[in-house]
Amino acid sequence: MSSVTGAVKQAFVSATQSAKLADLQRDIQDPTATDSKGYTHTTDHGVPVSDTDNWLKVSDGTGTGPSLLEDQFGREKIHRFDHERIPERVVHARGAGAHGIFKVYDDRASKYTYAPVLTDPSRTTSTFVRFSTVQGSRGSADTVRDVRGFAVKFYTDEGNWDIVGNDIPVFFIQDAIKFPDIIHAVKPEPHNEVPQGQSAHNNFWDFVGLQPESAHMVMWVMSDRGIPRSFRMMQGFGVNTYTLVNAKGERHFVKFHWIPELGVHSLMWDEALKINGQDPDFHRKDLQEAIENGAPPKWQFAIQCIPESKEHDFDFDILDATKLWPEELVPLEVIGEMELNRCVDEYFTEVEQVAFCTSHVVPGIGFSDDPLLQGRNFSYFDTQITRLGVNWEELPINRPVCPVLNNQRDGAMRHKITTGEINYWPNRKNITAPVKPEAGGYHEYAQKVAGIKQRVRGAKFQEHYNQAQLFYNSLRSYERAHLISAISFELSHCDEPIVYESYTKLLNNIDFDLAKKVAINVGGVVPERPSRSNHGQSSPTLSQLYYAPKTPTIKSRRIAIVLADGFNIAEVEGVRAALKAGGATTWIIGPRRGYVYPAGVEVGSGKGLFADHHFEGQRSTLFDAFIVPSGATHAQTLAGNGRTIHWMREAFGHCKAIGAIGEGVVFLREAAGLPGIEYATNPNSDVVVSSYGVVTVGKVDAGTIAADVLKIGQEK
Ligand code: HDE
Repeated sequence: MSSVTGAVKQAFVSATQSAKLADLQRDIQDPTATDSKGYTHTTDHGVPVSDTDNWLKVSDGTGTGPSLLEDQFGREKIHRFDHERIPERVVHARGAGAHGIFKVYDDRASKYTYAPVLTDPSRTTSTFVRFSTVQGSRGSADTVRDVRGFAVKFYTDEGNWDIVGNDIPVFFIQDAIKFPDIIHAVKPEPHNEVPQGQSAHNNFWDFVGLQPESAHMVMWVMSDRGIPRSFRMMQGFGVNTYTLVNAKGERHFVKFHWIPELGVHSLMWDEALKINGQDPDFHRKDLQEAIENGAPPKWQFAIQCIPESKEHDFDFDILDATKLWPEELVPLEVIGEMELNRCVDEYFTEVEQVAFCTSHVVPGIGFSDDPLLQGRNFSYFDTQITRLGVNWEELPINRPVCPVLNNQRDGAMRHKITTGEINYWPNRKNITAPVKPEAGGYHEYAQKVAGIKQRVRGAKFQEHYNQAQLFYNSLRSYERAHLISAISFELSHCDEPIVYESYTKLLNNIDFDLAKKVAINVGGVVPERPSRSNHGQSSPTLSQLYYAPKTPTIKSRRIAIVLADGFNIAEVEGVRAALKAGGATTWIIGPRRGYVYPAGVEVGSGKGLFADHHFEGQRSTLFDAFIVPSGATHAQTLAGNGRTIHWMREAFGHCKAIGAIGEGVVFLREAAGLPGIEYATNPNSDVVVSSYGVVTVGKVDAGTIAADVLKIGQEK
């Protein structure tokens, strides 16, 4: 038995890119492999089974008699099945996960922390990320309007570190003791369990109307941030204020940020609503598809730091989770990046059993007195015991890649066998000894605390509207229009006048125009004058457009090529190659799943292009952009089909890029009849006309049009 100090030393040599994956290999089972005796099907206690289809019965051979309780095989199968489910998470029940790696660029963060995971550029730390929605249950849809969870587990050599964050930088409440109230209010109502995956109901808006500290977060969730295009296109925020301590013992307050390589993009509300029905697993599948197609999602990792001495220099309290730290006051320092490069092998044992705790930090990282964080540190640990049992940290996905050794053993479902007679400290053999801070043991920062014990909130915690206004002021005009529609949609679903009237009154504290427009839409109280002046401040960093990649990219975007028999194959091949080179995936949508035949090839000859889906098999909402090639009979077929016409109109309505060539343009112009568009009308001209995202050309060298389509969705 090695001492803990020895074990910690050993940990330093175990770091490799695949530290966690190597660790998981110990438990990965391959069901295609037989054991040395050739057994392929056994009971849970390892006995080979010859018949798993018929319960042991009494029968005279002519009919079926009673089933026997003595059938241990039948009983085991049914009993195991009866106990397959564990409690779903009380919030964030629906999620998707992936494995990744994290690296820092250099040691610049060492001025703030001595944590090697944040300062040692030679390290590659394994990570596991779980994205989630908050309100809905495990089987709810992905594209609901909601906050998204962004929980990251770093398997560091000094133990696991979890940043359990969201895609929105602030939270609804300031003090953890209000968490059960906000969650009860937003979850389905207790009398009828309605609604699912929605905050559009009386209880939620009643609560937030009476709890104005939530106003800032409500603005974020009702903005386009509440309906992301993809998990891969969301920012992530640690939200709470943590602390970093450097080698000199100096402490900084810190906020953690994730910035997506692909920019921040959202769906449109109409799209989101439709996708909920058309493909409720849209985000889950998107994550998997991107990783499997070689477009691993990436985020930069950034920190905002405030020295301890400046804690009180701001007009908001830096420990109040309903406030962000404006980047103009506290700049972001980008120090590293994370890539998610591997899908899970099994959903339950990885995504369902992964368990995060805000209290899991490593040496060099600590907490602050943020009253929300303090409560979270208690809650997460507690909830894992209910969900997974006391030995949850031994589960494969949760166990650290460094050695774990202490004097706590036993408990339900203990996985390890720890040798020796010692399970206490101090002991005569000096084993399981605590590690001194100088040797790597976790060190609590010595913080002076004095005061009167009381239930109270700080003075600066009383102001609730300045940053809600800052956020609203910072949105582009179309982002504001979306936000107004979203709040109007939600309040329209509240049928108690006191609820929607109160909330429209509250909105007048944020912005007069916003309050007026929403009140008119939903039958609320239309204000005559602002109840509070607008400070007029704004920050470009709060509009999601700020995070658009410097060079527009189509990487990992889904592009549908819509065609029928008689299409121009040279164009399709050229466009496909160009789009593929840009990192997009292309999908052929035709009249049937099977071969679709280009002009000049006999229909039915088997020498066509294989369509991935037929027109009815998918919807335009599931793609980012569309190409319609030329071809006379092909265009006529599309023009005679209501579904293909709907595809184009709907895509145009969702501001998606559409490219068309030759007769494809005629189809768009005459059959789909997209309004207000300028088209290329000369079939012999190669001049590209670009109008409201519709890119048309009479004739083209294969591939040229693709360059224009590459501008997809920069603002989406
Ligand atoms: Fe959570 N939250 N939370 N939360 N939270 C949980 O822990 C809680 C809060 C967040 O993918 C639960 O394992 C309290 C803020 C994510 O497994 C539970 C308070 C933020 C996840 C819990 C908060 C979050 C959770 C339920 C107020 C953003 C999913 C299951 C003090 C920074 C993690 C679980 C995963 C999950 C409690 C507020 C994010 C009950 C008491 C703020 C991403 O412990």
